[in-house]
Amino acid sequence: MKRILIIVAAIAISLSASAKVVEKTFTVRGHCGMCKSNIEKVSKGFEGVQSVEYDLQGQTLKLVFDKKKVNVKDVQKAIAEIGYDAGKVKASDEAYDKLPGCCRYREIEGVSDHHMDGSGHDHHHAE
Ligand SMILES: [Cu+2]
Repeated sequence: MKRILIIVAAIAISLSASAKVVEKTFTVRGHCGMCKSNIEKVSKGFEGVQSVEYDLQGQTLKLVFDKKKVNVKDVQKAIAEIGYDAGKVKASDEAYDKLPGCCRYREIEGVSDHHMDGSGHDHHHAE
């Protein structure tokens, strides 16, 4: 009986020692709630990612992950593949072009100094 306990304890110790959980925050460009859920969904899809939180206002993604299982660059690439610039990884024009109108952070940034002047942009409130 004592031996079993020792084995269990040894397994528990080795398990906790093998996980190297770290936290990293990096810039991700996004614009709306849909961006947030897309970005969080794709980052969460990685085995070893424990939690993700996208801050839309701060344009940052906080990632809590097991360093041994996850490479941040891979997560950033996956985010870029769905159209959002992540860290130093920029989304390709093709990926960006697939984003719906409400998510087009690059164009939105370009016009943010001016007000919309009837150039065909309506604000739809589709929730
Ligand atoms: Cu969006």
